[in-house]
Amino acid sequence: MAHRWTNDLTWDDVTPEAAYLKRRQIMAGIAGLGLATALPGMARASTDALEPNTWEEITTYNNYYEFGTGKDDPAENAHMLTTEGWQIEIDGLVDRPGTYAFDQVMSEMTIEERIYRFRCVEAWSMVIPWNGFELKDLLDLAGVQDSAKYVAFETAYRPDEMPGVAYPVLDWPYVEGLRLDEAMHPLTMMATGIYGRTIPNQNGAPLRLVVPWKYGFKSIKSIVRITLTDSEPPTSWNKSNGREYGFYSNVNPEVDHPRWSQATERVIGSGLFAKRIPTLMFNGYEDEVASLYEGMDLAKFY
Ligand SMILES: Nc1nc2c(c(=O)[nH]1)N[C@H]1C(S)=C(S)[C@@H](COP(=O)(O)O)O[C@H]1N2
Ligand SMILES: [Mo]
Repeated sequence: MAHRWTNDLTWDDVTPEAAYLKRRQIMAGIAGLGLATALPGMARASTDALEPNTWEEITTYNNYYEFGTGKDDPAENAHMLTTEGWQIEIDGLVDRPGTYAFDQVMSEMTIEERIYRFRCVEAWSMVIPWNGFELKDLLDLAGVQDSAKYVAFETAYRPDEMPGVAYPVLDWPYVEGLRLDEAMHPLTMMATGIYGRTIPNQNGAPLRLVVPWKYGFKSIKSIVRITLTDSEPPTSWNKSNGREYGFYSNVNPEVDHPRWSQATERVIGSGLFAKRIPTLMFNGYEDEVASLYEGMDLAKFY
């Protein structure tokens, strides 16, 4: 089988039989495969009347500062990003470090559709029908070593294609991080599509992180590097303002942002009289993820 590694491993060396078998399931198609089918234990939080936002809303109201800080800048400018031939460097504490071709990764992954609540730290929210695969499956390809405790992510840095990086609004490239157990959690996904279509550039093509129980800024876009580490990695928003943005960034209605309450959210697209709803602990995924933070003071580790 042809492969595009830049190291000397072959695809067969890194493909566990399970991944191969799962790949075959894609042939059955993703149509009709809802979260309830894919993740029986998680059906409750994610299927109680989640009305998805429209394609228009999801793809024209964005945060992607590499293309400008306005909500409509990404939709206007992100077409400049070239996603053909995309490669992801996976390095650090892994058995099979190397350059992974996005197309090859996609051919190995089980693509699922998952409708998740999406809550920005600015107190607005959407419901987005993502397509993608579990981050764990990608990390398993690379083989996470026992000493790894965190996962660091990095966005592409392309001054020629990203007009926003000319401005020092953040320390480029955009970086993010998760604790390893958060990264391995079955709710954590790499999104590659929305509404069954290829993910648009403004939403983070060709692949972006989605961690549904965390504020939106953890969902790093257009990922080019994933590094397994033994210490907590830096994150862009924490570096720019550590008092307002912590490493964990779990959605928590009880912990206010220093400049505004996090207790309610405005649902994008709910009409002229913008609907505000109470924000749920862990964005509604409390049953699934609260155990990850047992014994932690969430006001201190915000
Ligand atoms: N590389 C990069 N990733 C990013 C951002 C960014 O500016 N650059 N913004 C974050 C923030 S603050 C949010 S709310 C989400 C927005 O995702 P969406 O535009 O797909 O809704 O992307 C996150 N990922
Ligand atoms: Mo955000």
